[in-house]
Amino acid sequence: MADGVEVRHLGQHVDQVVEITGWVQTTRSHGKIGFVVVRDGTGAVQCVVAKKEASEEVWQTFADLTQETTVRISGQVRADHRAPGGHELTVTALDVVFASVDEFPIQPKEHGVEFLLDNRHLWLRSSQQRAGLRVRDEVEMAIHQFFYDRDFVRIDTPILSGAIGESAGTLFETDYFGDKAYLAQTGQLYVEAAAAAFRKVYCFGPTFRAEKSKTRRHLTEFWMVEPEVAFADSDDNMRLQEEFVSYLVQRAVERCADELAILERDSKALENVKPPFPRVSYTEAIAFLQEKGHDIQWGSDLGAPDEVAISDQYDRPVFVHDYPKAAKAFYMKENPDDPRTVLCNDLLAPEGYGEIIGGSQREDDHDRLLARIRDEDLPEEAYAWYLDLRKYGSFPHSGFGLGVERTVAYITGRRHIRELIAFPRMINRLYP
Ligand code: NSS
Repeated sequence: MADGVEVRHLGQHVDQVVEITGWVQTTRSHGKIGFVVVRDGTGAVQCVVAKKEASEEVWQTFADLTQETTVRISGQVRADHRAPGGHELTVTALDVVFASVDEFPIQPKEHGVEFLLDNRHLWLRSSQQRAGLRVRDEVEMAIHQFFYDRDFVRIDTPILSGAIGESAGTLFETDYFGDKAYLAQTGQLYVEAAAAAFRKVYCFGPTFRAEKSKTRRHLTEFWMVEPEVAFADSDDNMRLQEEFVSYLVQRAVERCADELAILERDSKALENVKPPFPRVSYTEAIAFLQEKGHDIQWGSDLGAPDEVAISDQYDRPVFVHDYPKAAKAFYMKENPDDPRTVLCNDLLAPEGYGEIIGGSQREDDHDRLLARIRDEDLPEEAYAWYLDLRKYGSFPHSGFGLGVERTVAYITGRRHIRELIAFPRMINRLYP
C-alpha cells in the first residue's frame, strides 16, 4: 500500500513508472486514446491510455470506468506544461479497487443546493468544496501559530456547562443526570479564569447557538477562537484583533493561491487587509446611518443592512466600538466616559460579510457584575465561580471571539458560511 506516490509529488518522478491510487473524476476518449483524470486527495492528474500499447484488458477496464470509481494506476510520469498540475501519466496498468454500485449522484451539471447539502458527504469531493475546506485548514493552522508565537496558552474549555455564556434565547439544553446542562455558546467565561493563571490564553472549539435565524451567516454549530488577555484594555484588544485578522488573511493569500483561484476569489481585495483598521464609535455609526436614511435609533443593535452600509465605506475590516449596554452581553465593562455604553467592539468585514468578531473589556468590579447578572435575571448560583474571579485578585482584562466559518467565507469569497464547514448544522439540517 505504502509504495504509491502522491499526485502532488509527481514532479519528483519524471520519466519513472509510479503507482497512484484515487478516484476517477472524468473520462473521455478520442478513438484509440483514452483519458482519465484521477483525483487522489493531494491533486489530480490526467492519465493517458493508448489502445495500441495497452493490453486488451486495460483498454476494457478503462472503457468501463465511471465517475468516482476507485482505481490503482501505474504509469510513466511525463512532464507536460499544458496538463493541469504540469504532469501526465502514460498508463501501463489499471485496476479497479472498488466499482461504484450506481451512477455518482453529483454529476458535472447544476444541482439545487438542498440536493447538494443532502449529499454533503459526497459533495465534499468537488473541487470548490475541497478548496474552501483547505483554506479553512490553513486558517486554523494560522490561528494556532499566531497565538503560539505570542506565548498564549491554549485552554480547552467545556462544552457542557451550567452557565449561560451569551444569551438565554439561543441555548441548547440537555438533561444532565437530572439537572440542566447547556451546550457552550462560548468558552469565554472559562478563559477569563485561565487568564489569571497564564496571563494570555485562548480557546478554540465548537460552540452552539439555537439560532432560529435562517440566514447565510448563521449556523447552530460553529467554531470560534477566543483569546483572553490580562491587563489589556479595549484599545489593546482592538490592536490584537487587527494584527490577528491581518495575519490570517495574508497567510491564506500566500499559501492558498491555488485554492483561491479555484474559488475565483480576487485576492487583490484582500491585499489591503493590514493594520490599522478604521474605528467608528457606535454613536458615530448611528449618526452616519441616520444621515443615509436608515430607520435606526440610538440604542438598538445594528442590523445586517446597517453593517453593510458602514463596512462599504472601507477597503478593510472596520471596528464599531462602544455599543449601548442594553444591546450587549452582561459581562461587558461599563464605559467610564459614557455609562450608557460598554467597552466593546464588533469587527465588520468588507464586501457585505458582516460581523466576524465580537469582543470587549470585561466587567472587573464584583458589585457591578453582580448587578448586571441580577438585571438580566441570570441564575446567580451558576455564576458564583465567575464572580469569584472578581473577589480574588480581580484584574482588568479583555478578549474577543472570531467566528471561523464567517472569516473563511470572507477570505474565500463564498456567499454562504455553510460551505466552509464539512458538515453544517442549521435550523433545518442535522443530516448527513
Ligand atoms: O456572540 S459573539 O459576538 N461573542 C461571543 O461569543 C464572545 N463570548 C466572544 C468573546 O469575547 N470571547 O460571537 C463571536 C463571533 C461572531 O462575531 C461571529 O463571527 C461568530 O462568533 N458567530 C457565529 N458564526 C456562525 N453562526 C452563528 N450563529 C454565530 N454566532 C456568532
